[in-house]
Amino acid sequence: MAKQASKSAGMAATIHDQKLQRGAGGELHQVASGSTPVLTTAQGGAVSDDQNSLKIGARGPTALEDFHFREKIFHFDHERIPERVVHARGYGAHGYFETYESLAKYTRADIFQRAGEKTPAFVRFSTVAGNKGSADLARDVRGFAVKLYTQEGNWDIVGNNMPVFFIQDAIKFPDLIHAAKAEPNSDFPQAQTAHDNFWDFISLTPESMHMIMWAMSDRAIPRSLRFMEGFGVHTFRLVNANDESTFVKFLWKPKLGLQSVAWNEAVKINGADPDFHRRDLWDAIHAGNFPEWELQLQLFDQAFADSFDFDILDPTKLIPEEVLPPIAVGRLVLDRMPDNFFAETEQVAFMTQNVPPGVDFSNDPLLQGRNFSYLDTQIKRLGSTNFTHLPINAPKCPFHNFQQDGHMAMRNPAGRANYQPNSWGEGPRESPAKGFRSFAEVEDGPKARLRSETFADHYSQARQFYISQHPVEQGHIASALTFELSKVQTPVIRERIVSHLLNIDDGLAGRVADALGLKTMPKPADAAVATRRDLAASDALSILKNGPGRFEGRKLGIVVTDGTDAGLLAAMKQALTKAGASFEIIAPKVGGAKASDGSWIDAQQMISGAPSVLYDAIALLPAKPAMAELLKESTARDFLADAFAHCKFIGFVEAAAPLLSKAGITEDEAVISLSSAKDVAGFVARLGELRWWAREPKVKLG
Ligand code: HDE
Repeated sequence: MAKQASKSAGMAATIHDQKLQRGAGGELHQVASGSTPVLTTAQGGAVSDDQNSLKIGARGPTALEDFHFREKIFHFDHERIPERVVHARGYGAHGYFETYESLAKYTRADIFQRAGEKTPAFVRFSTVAGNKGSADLARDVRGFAVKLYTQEGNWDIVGNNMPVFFIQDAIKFPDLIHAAKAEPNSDFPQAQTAHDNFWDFISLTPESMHMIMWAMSDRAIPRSLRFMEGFGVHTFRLVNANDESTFVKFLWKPKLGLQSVAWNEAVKINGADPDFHRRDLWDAIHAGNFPEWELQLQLFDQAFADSFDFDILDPTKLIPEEVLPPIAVGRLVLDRMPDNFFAETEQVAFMTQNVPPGVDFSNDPLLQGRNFSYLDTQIKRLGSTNFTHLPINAPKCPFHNFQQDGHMAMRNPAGRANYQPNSWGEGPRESPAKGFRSFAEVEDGPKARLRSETFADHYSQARQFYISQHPVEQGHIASALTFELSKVQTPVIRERIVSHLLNIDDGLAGRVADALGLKTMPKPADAAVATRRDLAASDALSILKNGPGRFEGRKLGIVVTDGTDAGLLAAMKQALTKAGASFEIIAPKVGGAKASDGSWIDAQQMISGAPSVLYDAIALLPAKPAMAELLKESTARDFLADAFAHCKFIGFVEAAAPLLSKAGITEDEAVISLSSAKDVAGFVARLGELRWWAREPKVKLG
């Protein structure tokens, strides 16, 4: 033992880096590592040994004198910063906003003055309730926060993928979030609203009913961050050079259309790939398929506001697109992932109060409260008033002020003057012409804790949303409510929610009450029906009524084995590429398989690691001799059974027929036999329908 110890103490126990390099065919080889920079401490001193701490003898205690060891561990111990109190889990990307044409008529904001102008942008998508490490497919609202680095300073549109919110006054936000997050005594459930506290709060907060319809709809389980809409939610103002104001609502419309997954699918995705949305965005941008949204504005004047059914300051209401058609004013393209997640996505600080001259606030009490919260929260999270010094938060236009010092101050101007006015001829001065001027709205009224009477109707737009949905979507809302309430252990809370649903739609209330097994139907919640108006359905509120009609940006999972028909596979790949879609090859072994013509098929997944929930549709192209082995794999059966239950399109070759029977699949219009290149083309053409919902009553997704 002693001999061995003295031997290793005498050795420089250095592990050499092993470098991988890409060959001509894209494959990685191990090569001798070339010249690499010398590792140093944070103070710049070169490190001689980064594998072993300084010890007194090979088996002795570690010396406190080891400054390199202490610095390394000290820094590691402090790597975490507090996660966001809401929207902790998020994923961001860089890109740009391109203005279509001048909006000078409405706003003096520089970003809208010139057609074709490109403004750098950073976008962070998020879930709301879950911790930073929670799964992407939680049933939740998604944050859609856009930072535009304009030439007049940063403009943040800190929106969501739903156009309304749960509450009407910011003072209720801590209650809402406390109720939605894990319960304080048990610290569960994680990233779910399916628990008593949430539904208790909701049942006592009728103003949340419209948002509840959205939150229980398929909007809360998007298939991809790329297939979501974004909304600024509140009414804002645009103000032109003559100080004339126009009200505005901001809408982001995804170029690839909207798409969601089924709840049963979401639950399984969370297990199979908790990073499903992140990976999807990462893959799309790295493949050069840059996601794109159009910015649309709903513009209106005071006369419209006065005549509209609801108060335009109420964030639980929207303006239907049929009533006020939006106009397209520019596009947002995301074309670059951050180099470092922490530096950019984690440290980015969005603030509703970041608006350029020409954009202004309305009196929406939720927005007014947010304008305090977003500055305050950054100090807690980023630890210093100097968070604007971080590159991701710093403006990209020139900026000068006399703010100084503080923790981690990185911009410390030289010179004598750190105040103004001064006699030294130094430093910046304010500019009435260029600076932000608030719209001079005249305010008057008693100072009191009030809620406007015009905010009182909580059910009309909830009903409008529900009746605007496709019957399939209505079924999903009923199922979502049933699922969530089935996790609520206090029967009276379930009943209270049903009593609110009675004020929205009798059919919906009946479905949920029946599915929950309520013995008697409760009475409708108080005073509500009297204030409910019957509004016309708005088709724009439905996802399914506005399907993209194409498979572009979506992904097919293709199962192959040894002996797979090389011709069919080639036809499939070609048709998908033409449709702008992607695919993944799934083989029994991840190393790949040998095709019918002897060529090698590279696989990206093995069947037990890639359930069909990761794909928008599937194709089974196995060869007959490989079927005996495939039939033994229960994951192969689940792959198919799930795809069927989730109403996906399924293409199959004759050899796969035994697997279809094992998975209990009865053929329908979306289970398509593939025996020729023509069949393959027909199959890929159908994929644009995305799902075959007509199958749903048969598979009863719950
Ligand atoms: Fe937020 N919200 N919020 N919120 N919110 C935050 O700010 C808050 C609301 C939204 O990717 C926090 O930097 C209050 C509506 C997004 O970094 C915090 C109220 C909408 C993000 C905060 C609301 C949003 C946040 C936490 C009620 C849609 C993530 C961390 C008045 C229009 C931004 C942070 C990112 C984040 C407060 C309501 C969207 C605490 C007080 C309505 C997308 O400041």
